[in-house]
Amino acid sequence: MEAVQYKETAEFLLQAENERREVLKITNDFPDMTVEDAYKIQEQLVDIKLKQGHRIIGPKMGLTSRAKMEQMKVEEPIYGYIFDYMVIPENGSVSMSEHIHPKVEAEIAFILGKDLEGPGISGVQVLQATQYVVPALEIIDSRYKNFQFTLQDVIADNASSSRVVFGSRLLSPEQLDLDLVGVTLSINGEIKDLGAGASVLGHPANSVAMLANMLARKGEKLQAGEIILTGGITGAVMLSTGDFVSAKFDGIGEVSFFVKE
Ligand code: 0L1
Ligand code: MG
Repeated sequence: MEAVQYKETAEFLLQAENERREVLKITNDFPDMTVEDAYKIQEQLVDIKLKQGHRIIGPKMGLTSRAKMEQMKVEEPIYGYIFDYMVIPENGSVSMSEHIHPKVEAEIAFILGKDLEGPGISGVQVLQATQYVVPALEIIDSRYKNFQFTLQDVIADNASSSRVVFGSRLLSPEQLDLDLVGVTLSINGEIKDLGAGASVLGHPANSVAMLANMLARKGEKLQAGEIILTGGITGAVMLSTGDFVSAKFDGIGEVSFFVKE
């Protein structure tokens, strides 16, 4: 791909997001797109959002479960960025009309107390640098028709990021075995999926370590104060207007939100 096409493609995806309109995957037009090209498009998309006045609250990891990686035939997860306007208050409402075909997944977020710079960062180093962990519900909303995409498409589309709800309890990771934390995800009181922290790369701290090491390839680091989504513990469940969504995290707390028109 040529450099000029990165920005044009980012604008195309942003327009789809702003107009809540699903589009065909961009690799149809750029079949030779590499993962590096895809992150260049994502960089342009992030840059446009920053220029619009939005602020990054932290990066997120996606495709962190073995099942999703096998489905996409990839060896490595992907990352994207969460912006301030995406944060919905705990027990607040997510608007269906602001989305195309949203899904929700339960995750654990890390808040760093110290910067972390790869390469070579381990899960133990992540836990030492983490001030708090907090339960979260991530709302993903791929801009692609029927969530049909390749790895390159989803990277360029900021890893389907759309909204996030954080729980109100901040806990020190020292008190917890995050790999053993059991999670249920319910809609209207019915459990739709469940899992344990270990489904995120064996331990959610490993996801943050991998992210630090991936960012190091482009000379970037994780910074103190960032809130990092580590990846879905449960599968992603489709949302509908009127849903009450709630996730319970054993020993960490509960997070919930409503879906309004
Ligand atoms: O947060 C995530 O794991 C989303 C990654 C993108 C895959 C999807 O949209 O299903
Ligand atoms: Mg996610």
